Amino acid sequence: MRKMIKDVMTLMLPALMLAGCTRDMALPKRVLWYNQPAAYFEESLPLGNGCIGATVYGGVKTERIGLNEATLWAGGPVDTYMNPEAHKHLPAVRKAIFDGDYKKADRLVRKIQGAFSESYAPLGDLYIDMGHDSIDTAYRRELDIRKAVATTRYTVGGVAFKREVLVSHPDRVLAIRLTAGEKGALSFALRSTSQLRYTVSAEGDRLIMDGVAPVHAEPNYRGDMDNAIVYDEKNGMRFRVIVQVTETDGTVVSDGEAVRVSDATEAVLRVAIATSFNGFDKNPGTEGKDEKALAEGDLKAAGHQSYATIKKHHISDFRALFNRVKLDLRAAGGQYLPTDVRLKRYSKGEEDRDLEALYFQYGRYLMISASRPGSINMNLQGIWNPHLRPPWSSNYTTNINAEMNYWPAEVCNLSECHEPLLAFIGRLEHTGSVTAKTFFNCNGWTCCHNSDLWAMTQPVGDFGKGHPVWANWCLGGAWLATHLWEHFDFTQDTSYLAEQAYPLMKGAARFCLDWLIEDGRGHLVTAPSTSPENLYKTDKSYIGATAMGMTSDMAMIRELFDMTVKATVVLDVDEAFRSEVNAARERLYPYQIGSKGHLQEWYFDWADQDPQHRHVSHLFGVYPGHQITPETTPALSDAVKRSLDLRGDGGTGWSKAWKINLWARLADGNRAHKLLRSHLSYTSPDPSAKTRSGGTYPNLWDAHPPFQIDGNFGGTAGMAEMLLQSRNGQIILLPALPGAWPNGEVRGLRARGGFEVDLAWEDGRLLKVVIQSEKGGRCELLYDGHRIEMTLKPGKNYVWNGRS
Ligand code: FUC
Repeated sequence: MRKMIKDVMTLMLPALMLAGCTRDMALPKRVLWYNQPAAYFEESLPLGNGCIGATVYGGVKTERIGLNEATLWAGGPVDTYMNPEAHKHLPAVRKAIFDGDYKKADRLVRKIQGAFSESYAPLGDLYIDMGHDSIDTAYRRELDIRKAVATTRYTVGGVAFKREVLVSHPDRVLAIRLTAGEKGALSFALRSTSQLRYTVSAEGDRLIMDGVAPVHAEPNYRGDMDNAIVYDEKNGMRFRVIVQVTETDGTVVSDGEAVRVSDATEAVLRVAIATSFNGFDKNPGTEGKDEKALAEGDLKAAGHQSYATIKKHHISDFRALFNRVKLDLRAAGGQYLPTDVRLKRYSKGEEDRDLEALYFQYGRYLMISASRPGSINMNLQGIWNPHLRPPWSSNYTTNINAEMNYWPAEVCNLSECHEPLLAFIGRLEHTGSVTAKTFFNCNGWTCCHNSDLWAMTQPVGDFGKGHPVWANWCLGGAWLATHLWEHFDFTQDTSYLAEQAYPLMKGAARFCLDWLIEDGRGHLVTAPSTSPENLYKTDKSYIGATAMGMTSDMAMIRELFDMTVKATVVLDVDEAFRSEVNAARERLYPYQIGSKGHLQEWYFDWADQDPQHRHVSHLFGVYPGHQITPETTPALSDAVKRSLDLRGDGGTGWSKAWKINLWARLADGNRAHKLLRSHLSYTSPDPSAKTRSGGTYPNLWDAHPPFQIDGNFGGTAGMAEMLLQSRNGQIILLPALPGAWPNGEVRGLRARGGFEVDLAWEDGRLLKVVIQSEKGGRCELLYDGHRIEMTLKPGKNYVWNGRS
């Protein structure tokens, strides 16, 4: 077998200048397209600029465009002192745990709960009544994810109609251009509605919708109940939408609730949307921003430019992010089929590598559309939500979902799109330090199972009504804080580390130090502790949630401690704190291999109530953590494989996505690919189809089911992880290349240490690597058992041709 590098060697590669080598990319066409309008939300085509979200249905008689704004949430600032005495119940809970009375612990721990999170609100819908009843045969709607433009085309009576929709980040508006292929053939009426409290007025060329979100919306899983939606117009979040008709040769009239355009050949609609959100700690009613002035300002600013200019700015802004990464799996043909048809064929076992590449890039597309610096971090549905009581409140669920949303950010070269999550962590520290004190009697800060726009951090459950298996988990702060280090590790931005990341990491680590207690056998553990959202079965057959030292708690704390120590070394600060963290890290309850050869999820070798549970939090140390690898900890790595086999390959969308990442880290590309195939199995958007396991909707959104966007991001991250991994100065090339991808090329992936990597492979073997680093630095390239050490000069490309 030909080896890429004959011996383990250390060499300084010559500084080859290959100007433009990684930048001039002919990107393959990346389009989602359909032969019919969307009948369901999960068939609509999403657009966004980080703030405004739009879902385009492409209707013929009526076009529907779902509208969202990322800051439009129910509720207001959280009362952080809602349960100030909660921590007083800890000693009794701990005693029950150490006495082995887990039933009592499960009961008592409910006293350490607070209120549920608030919900992300649906803003409304913009309707364009076209009045077209029957179309000629040709119909096509598409989303070009390289340009972030959705287009609908059809003909009626021989006249071609076209609508283009985009949401511009630089110009802060949603813009729609409607055209007819015959002069004066375009007539339509504009109207809008909302499920929230709203009024609509139409004046001249403008349609204006004003409204207010509820001050409280109960989580949907609580079912029908009194006061599930509560309005208080003085204190709720206000919003304003202005739709203005411009650039038209038609006649524009308004009649109170609708604006009508007639006898036009073209028309442009500009839509500005603003809310009164003024920060997580300001009442959006009494202390809110002037949403009317904000919307007017955005419209005015965009009004100085033609649609053509807005579109040009939009595409170049979008491309600057999207074009950084290219993935070509060397397969064509599939793109000549509509996306829903392709997905169905693929689900039946057909090969479609180009669909897989499209799916990979779609995750990047969704992130650029929903998460920009300065915007709010993406929720369970990104920024796209049509429900008044959305699934799980469309909130932040920190035991996997909120984090998974950002897994591809760094490796897929969208580092700045990570910023909203990193900024959110800064807000969590404010509320989380009160939560740490009042619920856990600890210093530092933490965030429990859920959060929301208001940066709530307390355990949920409505003061005792929540099951501890989810409500009482309190390691969200530790997990989230690992993102701060990851951002540094990829960017090597030391001023960010010093000013923003490290203080927050230190606070999260402080909480963990204070939260750990002795287990009576010489180790430090968490107690009470749960393993997200699985139940154990003790040797006395008690099925419960609460105990001590769950593997996931230990893994998250270990990871945060490792990163915090590294940060103190990089910054050369806090020696005493470093020693304290190191000392605690050494005493953490270690991983245990259970009787089935698996990695124990529980402190004891207990059984799982649901052996195929969707959560795999005990495997955190493999991914997203860096504690277990096949090379450095082979026995643990084998135990993880056993655990994954016992768990099975089923699960929700995000669960399958997580397993793709885990198998990639375990260097099993074929198993990762098997999961990718299952992750990409067609899921009907029709709720009566009652699909239970995870998959992908016709618009390529992840199906939990229902729609939950985390699986998209987890899937994209997993594909990147199959091609490139990095840790501790090592860059691992094609670590989990599946047999299904024999030939291909990926450009622009990022590696920890500030590197950017292009790879090409042929017949399953590495062909060429191009690596560059803005700042320069040392790294080791690993490929198929071989190692190459190199020192890069800033800004230079280094090339190794695998054939030479
Ligand atoms: C956790 C998961 C569920 C769902 C919800 C939003 O509770 O266990 O599957 O993803 O978050």
